[in-house]
Order: sequence, then C-alpha cells, then structure tokens
Amino acid sequence: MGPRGDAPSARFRAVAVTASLIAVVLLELFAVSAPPVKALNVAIHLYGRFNPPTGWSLNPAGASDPGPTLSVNQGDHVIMNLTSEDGTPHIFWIDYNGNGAIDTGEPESPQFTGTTMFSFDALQAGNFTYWCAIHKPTMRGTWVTNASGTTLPQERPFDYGPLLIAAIASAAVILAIVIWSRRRRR
Ligand SMILES: [Cu+2]
Repeated sequence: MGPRGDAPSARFRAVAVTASLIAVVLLELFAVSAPPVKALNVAIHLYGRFNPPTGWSLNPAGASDPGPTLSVNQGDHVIMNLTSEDGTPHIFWIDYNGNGAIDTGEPESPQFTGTTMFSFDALQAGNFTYWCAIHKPTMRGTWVTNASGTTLPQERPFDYGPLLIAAIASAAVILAIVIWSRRRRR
C-alpha cells in the first residue's frame, strides 16, 4: 500500500488509541474517588482525682496535674472510659474555644463518681485544654486533635496526582501519534 492507503488506517489507529486512553483516564478517575478511608475508633481510659495527688492519668494511681497529653486524629471516634479514683464527682470536658466555659459542641462527659463511658467524634482539629469541669482550674491537660486529610471523607481534598500523570501521558502519546501519522502522509 502507498502513503494514501496508510492515511485512513493511521487515523483509525490514532482514534482507537485516543479512545482507549480516555477509557484509562476515566477508570483512573473512578479508582481515585474510590471508598474513603474510615475514621478509627480510639479508646482512651483516663483516671481522674481531686484528692491529692490531684490530676489525670492513663494508669491507676499515677495522677499528675497537668495530666497526660492526649492526641487523636481528626475524624476519629473517641471512646473514653473515665474513672474517678477518689469517689469525687468529675466531668471530663474539652474547651475547644478556650473561653473557660462549657459551650455547645464541646465534648463533655456525664458527671461520674465511678467509671463511665463517654464517646464523641473528634471533628475539630487543634490543640486544646481538657479539664474537669468541676475542679477547674485544677485537673487539666492538653488535648491534641491532629488535622488529617485522610480520616475525614467529606473534607478530603480530591487527589489530582494520578489523574494529572495519566493526562500528561495521554497527551504525550496522542502528540506522538499525530506527529507520526503526519510524517507518514508526506
Ligand atoms: Cu474533678
């Protein structure tokens, strides 16, 4: 076959390759937007007391004030077991906005004199002070919720990386085919 006869088949090949590359890009798109990472359940057992030694601890009879720094990742479902070591009523509370008062939306446990379970979702990222709402300004500690792009599906930014690579690769291949088919036609 002469150059004239090759032109339509070259064009057909270019169309076929382009179509399959588009298919690959679409598949990539679906793969990237596949099931989001689930938030973890994080269990914390915290022991608190006001009668000296005052404070909080992660183990029995180890209280300090400030207590241990507690950290989770944003989006985690935090399950707290809270034990009053001195039989005194306590309320665990995280002061998200640092105003020293319990506000709506701030994690606040029920009052406990024995052991209680209290759970909440750590939606707000940042460093905060946790308190016993009853014995503030004692019984405090630092609470850290690490900002995390991987644990909050609804806030996770779209990952354009793989898509961009696929698009650049597709463009390069299409360009190569176009150059190649033009050369053949001459
Ligand atoms: Cu207390």
